[in-house]
Amino acid sequence: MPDTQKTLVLLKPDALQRDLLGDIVSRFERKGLKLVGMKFIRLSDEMLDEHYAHLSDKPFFASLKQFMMQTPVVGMVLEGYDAIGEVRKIVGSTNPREADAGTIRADFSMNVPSNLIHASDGEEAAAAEIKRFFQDEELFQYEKITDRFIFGEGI
Ligand code: IDP
Ligand code: MG
Repeated sequence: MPDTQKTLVLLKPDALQRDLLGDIVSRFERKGLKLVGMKFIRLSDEMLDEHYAHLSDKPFFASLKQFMMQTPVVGMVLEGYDAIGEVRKIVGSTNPREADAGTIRADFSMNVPSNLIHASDGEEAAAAEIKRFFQDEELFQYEKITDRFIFGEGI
């Protein structure tokens, strides 16, 4: 689809443990974001060193990595207009108690690191993170009969 963006989302181990996968995916579906990739991922220490490199000097870095490796995570690639910013808006602020009501983190979680979800925070991050977690052949382009109603004319 022209003029759309793709973004990477990870549903963290607390989302899996708390049976919130469906509720979270549903929020993105209702927005009209298109799921173009989805799978379980068993995160490794090396993957997390790369993914959370910006936090490597924080005191909580080691425990954050342990937290993320407790169970598989669900990786998703979502496509839509301004998808990167729109998904971050739906996800809410890092600290669930500072997140706006109505966001996933505010509505379903209470503390870090268990804030349920990761979402790319910009164009550069989205491109790097999609490449980090998905092979090209794991991403799918397909038409839905609702595309015209959700994305407007010209799709
Ligand atoms: P983001 O997930 O909203 O983009 P980042 O600053 O990139 O936030 O942090 C990545 C993840 O690290 C957070 O989602 C959260 O799970 C965890 N985290 C952030 N700050 C803390 C902290 O102070 N203590 C423990 N974990 C934290
Ligand atoms: Mg981040």
